Amino acid sequence: MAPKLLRRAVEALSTFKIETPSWGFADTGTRFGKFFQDAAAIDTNDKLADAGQVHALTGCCPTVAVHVLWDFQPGQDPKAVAKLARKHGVKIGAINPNLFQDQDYKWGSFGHNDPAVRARALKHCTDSVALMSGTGSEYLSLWFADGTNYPGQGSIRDRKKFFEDSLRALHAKLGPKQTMLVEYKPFEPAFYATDIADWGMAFLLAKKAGPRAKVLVDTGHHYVAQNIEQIVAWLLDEDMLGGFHFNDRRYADDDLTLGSIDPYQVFRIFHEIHAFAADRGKAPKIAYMVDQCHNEKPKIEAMIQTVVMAQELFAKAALVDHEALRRAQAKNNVVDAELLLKQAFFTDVAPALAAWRKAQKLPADPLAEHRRSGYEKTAAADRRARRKALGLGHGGSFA
Ligand code: PSV
Ligand code: MN
Repeated sequence: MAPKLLRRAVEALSTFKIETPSWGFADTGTRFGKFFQDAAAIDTNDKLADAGQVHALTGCCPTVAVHVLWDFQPGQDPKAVAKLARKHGVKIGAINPNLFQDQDYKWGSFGHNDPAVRARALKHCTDSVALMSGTGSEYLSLWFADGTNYPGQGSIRDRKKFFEDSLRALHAKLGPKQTMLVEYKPFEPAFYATDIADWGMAFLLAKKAGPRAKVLVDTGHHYVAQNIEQIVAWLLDEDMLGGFHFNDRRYADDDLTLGSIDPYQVFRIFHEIHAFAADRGKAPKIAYMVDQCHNEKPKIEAMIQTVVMAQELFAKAALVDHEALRRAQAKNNVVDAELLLKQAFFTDVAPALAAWRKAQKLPADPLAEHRRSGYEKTAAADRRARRKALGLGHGGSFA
C-alpha cells in the first residue's frame, strides 16, 4: 500500500465505531423454528459479556444496542444495566422500545385506531426515554411493525395522522442530547401496507416530529433493486441520516453477515458518506449499528466477521480520490469516474488494518484470537449447565 493511502485508511479506521445488537448473541431463528446453540446468551449479562468479547478483540464496538423488553426486567434500575455493561468493557447504546410483541398491538401501536393503545405505546416509548437517561444512551431507535394486511382494512391516512401525532408527542420528551431514529421497512409483518414503509415516509414523519428525529437505514429493509447509497446521499444532504442497521441480504430482510452477498454495495454507501465529509470538511454524526441474527453461524464469530468487514469497507471507501473524482465528473468521464471507485474497492487494506490494530494493541486477527481464547467453549459449558439448573429450555429473545 502506498504510504499516503495507508495513512488515509488508518485515519479512517481510527474514527470508525460500530454498535453490536444484544439480540444478535441470543438464540434466534425463523418463523419456522429455531436451531439452538449451547453458547447462545441466556440473559442480558451473557449478551453484554459477548459484546464485550467482540469489542475487546476488534476495538471498535464500544456500545451495545438493547431491546427494552428483552434486556430490562420490569422496574429494573437502568443504572444497574449500565453498570453491568461497564463490567464487560462496553456501554449501553441505542434503546429499542418493543411495540410489536404485546397482544395489545395486534392492530398496531402508534398506528392503532384505539387511542388507548396509542397512549400505551407512547407510554412505553417515554419510559424508554427514561431508560436512555438512566443508562446514558444517546439514541432511541424506533421500529414499528404497524400496518395492515388487506386492502380496505384500515384508513391509510388516519394511520399516518396517528403516527404524526404520537411521534411529535414522543419527540417532546427527548432531552437536548437525545436523538430518536425512525426506521422504515417495506413489509413484514404487515403484508399490504406497512405504516412506515420507506425512507420518504420515515423522512417526513421525522421532520414533522422535530429536529432531533432522524432516519435510520436498515440495509435489509429495501426492495432488491433499490439504490440504497442514493437514499443515503439524499438523507445526508438533508441532514436527516441518523444511523444504520447493517446486515446483508439476498432476498428480503435476511439478516445475513455484512458483505457476505454484496460487499460493493456497502462500499458504495460508505463512499457517499466519505464524499459528503470531504465536501463539508467534517464527518457527519451517524450511529453505525449492526442488526443481524445468526441462526447457523456461531454468534460471536459472525459478529466479528461483520465488524471486520465493516472496518475493511469503511477503510477502502476512504481511499477514493475525491478531487480526481470531481474532475472526472466535471468532464463527464464516466470510465475514469467509475474506475476511481473500483480501484479503491479492490485495494487491499490489510496493511492498514494490521497497522491500526498494532497501534491499538489489538490482536492481529480477531477471529483467530477468539477461536484461540476458548471463550466459546467455556460459554457453552457454563450456559448449558445454567440452562439445566434453571430448568430452562433454549429460547432467545427474538424468533
Ligand atoms: C425489524 O426487522 C428490525 O430491523 C428492527 O430494527 C428490530 O428492532 C429488529 O429488527 C429486531 O431484530
Ligand atoms: Mn433493523
